[in-house]
Amino acid sequence: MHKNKENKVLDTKLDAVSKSLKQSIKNLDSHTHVRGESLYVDDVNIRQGTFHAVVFDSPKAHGKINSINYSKAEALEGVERIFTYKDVPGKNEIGGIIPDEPLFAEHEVHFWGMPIALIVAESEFIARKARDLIEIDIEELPVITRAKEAKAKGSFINAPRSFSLGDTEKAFQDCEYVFEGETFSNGQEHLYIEAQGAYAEPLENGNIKITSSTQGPTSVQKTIAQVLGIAMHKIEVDVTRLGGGFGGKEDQATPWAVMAALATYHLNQSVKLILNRHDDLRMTGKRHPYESTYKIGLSKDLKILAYQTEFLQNSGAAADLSPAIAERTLFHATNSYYVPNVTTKVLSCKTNLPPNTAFRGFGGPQGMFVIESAIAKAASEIGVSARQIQEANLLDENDTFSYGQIAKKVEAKNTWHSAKNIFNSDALEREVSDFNKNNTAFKKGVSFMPITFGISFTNTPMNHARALVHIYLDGSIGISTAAVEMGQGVNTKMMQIAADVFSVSIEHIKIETTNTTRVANTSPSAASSTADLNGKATLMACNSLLERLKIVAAEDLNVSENNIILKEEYVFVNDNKTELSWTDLISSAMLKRVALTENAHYATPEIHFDKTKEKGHPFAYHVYGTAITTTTIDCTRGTYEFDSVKIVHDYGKSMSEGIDLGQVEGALIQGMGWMTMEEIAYNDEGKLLSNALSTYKIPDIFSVPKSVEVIPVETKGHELAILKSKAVGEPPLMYGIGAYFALQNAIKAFNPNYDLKFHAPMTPEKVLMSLYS
Ligand code: LUZ
Ligand code: MOS
Repeated sequence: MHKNKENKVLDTKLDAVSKSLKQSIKNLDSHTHVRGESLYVDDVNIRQGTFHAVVFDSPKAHGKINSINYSKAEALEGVERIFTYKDVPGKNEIGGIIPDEPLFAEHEVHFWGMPIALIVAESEFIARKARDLIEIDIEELPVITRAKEAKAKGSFINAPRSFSLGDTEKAFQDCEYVFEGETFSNGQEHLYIEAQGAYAEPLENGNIKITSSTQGPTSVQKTIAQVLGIAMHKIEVDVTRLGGGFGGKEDQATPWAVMAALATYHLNQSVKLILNRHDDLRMTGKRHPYESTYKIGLSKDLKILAYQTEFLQNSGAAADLSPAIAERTLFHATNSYYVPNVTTKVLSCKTNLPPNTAFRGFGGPQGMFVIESAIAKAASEIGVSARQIQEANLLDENDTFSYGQIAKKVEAKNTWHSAKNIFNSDALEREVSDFNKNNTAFKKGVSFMPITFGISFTNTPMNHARALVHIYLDGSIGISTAAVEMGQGVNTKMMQIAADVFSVSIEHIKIETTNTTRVANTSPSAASSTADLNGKATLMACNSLLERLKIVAAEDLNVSENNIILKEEYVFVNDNKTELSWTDLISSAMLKRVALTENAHYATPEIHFDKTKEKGHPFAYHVYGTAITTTTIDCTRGTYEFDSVKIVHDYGKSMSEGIDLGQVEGALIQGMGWMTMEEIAYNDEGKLLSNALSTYKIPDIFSVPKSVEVIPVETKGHELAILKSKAVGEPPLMYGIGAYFALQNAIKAFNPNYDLKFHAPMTPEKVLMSLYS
C-alpha cells in the first residue's frame, strides 16, 4: 500500500476507534488547508464565457419603490443583462418556514440591503461599476429597528409561542424573594471566512448544476426549482466544503444560488456570484438580538420556585428561521436548572433589519443569558454569590423540563462538581477575593457557567439522514452523505466510522462531495446533529456491507460466518489471521456477484413533540458542562483580559478528541466574542454601521483567554450519539456567557454601588462607564 510519509495518521489502523486513533486523528482537511489546496466555491474551474454577477440592493430600510432606472447600467460595455422579479418564471418566493420573503423586491423594500436586481456582466468589476449607475427613487416609510418598537406597533412574524410547567402565578406567592428585570443581548455577525457564493452551470436539456457554499443543499435545490418553476431533478447541488457556516449558511446561502441559477436559466451560460465582504455584511442576517423581561422567585434556601419571561426576538424583515429559533429559546430558557413552575413566552418581532437567522446555538444562548441574568440579579439583591443559587438548582435525574421531556443521564451536577474539584475553585475564588483586597487599579471577577443543550432538530421530521457507500473493486471505498464539511471535521468522523467497521486504513476511504444526486431530500448540516445523523446512516450502510462480506469470507474459508472478523485489512477466523486480505475479499465478492454498494437511512428514534400542547420529547439527549471563567479588569481604562476558562465538558465518549477539543475552544471564543466585544450597530434608518472589519471587532489572538483547559467529564456516553460521542458543535458556545458575568463581578468588586446591567456585549466602553456609575 502507498505510504504517505507526511501524515502519520494515515498509517494508523483503526481498531474499534482505538484510543490512539481517537487522540491522534487529525481533521482530514488539515493537509490541504495548510497547503492552500482546499477547494471552495471561488476555486471551481469556471467555463469559458462564464459571467459574473453582483447584487443591486436597497439603499433604504423601508419604502415604496417609485422608479428604478437601469438604462445607464445596461448600456455599460460588458454588461450582459440585469435580472429583476419580472424575470422569475416560477415564484418570486424564497421563505423556508413562512412564504414571506421575495427573492427580489417588487414594489416595496423592507430592509437596507434587500436584493432588488442581479447585474450579470463579463467581469465582477464591470458588474460593480454598473451597479453604481442604477438610479432608484424610494418613497421612505417608517423604519423599525428594535423588537420593543415592533411589539408596540403590533408588528410580528407569526403568533407568539409559550411553554409552561406547574403554576407560575401561584408559585410566586410562595416565594421568599421575587425579582424582575430586563435584559438585552445583541446580534452577532457570522463572519465565516468564505463569504456567501455560488456557481451555476447549464447542463443538457435545461438542467442546471450549482456549486454552493451552503449548509443545506436540499434547500438550495428546492428553492431554485420553486423560483424557476421546474422540477427538483433538474437541479444538482454540489458542495465540497465551506469556509465556515456557523448557521449563516443554513438558509441564507440560498438566495445567491437561486440568483445564479436564474441567470444561467435565461442565458444558458455559467454564472458566478460571490459576495464581497461588504455586500455580505450588509445583505445577510445575523444572530437575533433579544430584548427580554424576566421575573424570578426563590425560596429562603435559594431554590428557584418560579420563573417567568417574555422574550422579544428581533426577527428582521422576514421569517427566515426565526420561528424555529424562537422555539429553541423556550427550550433552553431554564438552562441547566430545574424550575418547577415556569412560564416562558417568545414573540418574533418583525423589524426592518435583514432577516436574522441561525447562528450557533440557534436562540438557545439568548434564552440562557436571561436566566443567568435573573440569577445574578437575585444573588446581588439577596447578598449571596450567584454560584450558590446556581448550585442549589442544578438539574437532576428525572427532573422535568418545561416542555415535558424527563431529564435522563443528566451530567449537570457531575460536570459542576467535577469542575469545582478538578480546578479547586474554592482556592481560585479565595485568590480572586485576596487579589481584590490588595489591588485598587485592577479587579478580578470569577463566574460559573453551567450549560445544558438539547440535541436534535427541534422540528422532529428533520431528524433523518442517508448514506451511500460504495466499495470499488480494488477495495477502495467512497462515502456520500448529507453532511456538509464546514471546518467542524464531520468528514473525518464519517471516515473514522467506515474505517472502524471495515477495519481498513483510512487511506482506503474517500469522503465524496455533498451532492443532491447521490443523497437526496436532506436536512441541513445544523443543530450540532450532522455527525450523529449522517454518522448513524454511514454506520448502518457499512454494517450491512460487512455482513455481506462476512458471508463471502465464510464461504471462501469454509467456516461459519460467526467466526469471521475483519481486522487490520485481513480476514481473521477466531482471532487467527488468514491469507485472505481485504482486497482479495472484495475481488471474491465481485466474482460472486455480491452487491458492494449500500444505501442506508437513519431517523432518530424516540423523539416527538406536540406543538398544540407544547409538550413532548424533542431531544435525543442533552449535552452538559460547566465553565469557570476568571477575568481581570483595568479599572482606569475599562479594558480587560480573561485569565482563564476552566471547563469540564460532557463529550460522551469522544471519537475524535482533537476535533472535539477544537470545537469546544472555537465555540467558547465565539461565545465570549458575542458577550464581550462583537457589537452590531444599525442606525435609526436601519443602516448597518458595523459594516466592515474596522468597525466590527471579533476575538483575535490577543483577546482569547490566557489559558483554556477542557477536561472531559467521566461518563458512559449516550447510545443515540454516534459511537457514544456526543454532539459538540454548538453547546460550548454558551460557556462564553460566563465571560459576561465574570466581568460583572469584577466591576462590582471595584464599584459596590454598581447596579447590575444585563446589556450584552460588555464592551470596554461599557465596563468603564459601569466602574464609575
Ligand atoms: N436548525 C434547525 C438548527 O433548523 N433546527 C434546529 O433545531 C437547530 N438547532 C440548532 C441549530 N440549527
Ligand atoms: Mo445551525 S445554528 O446552522 O446549527
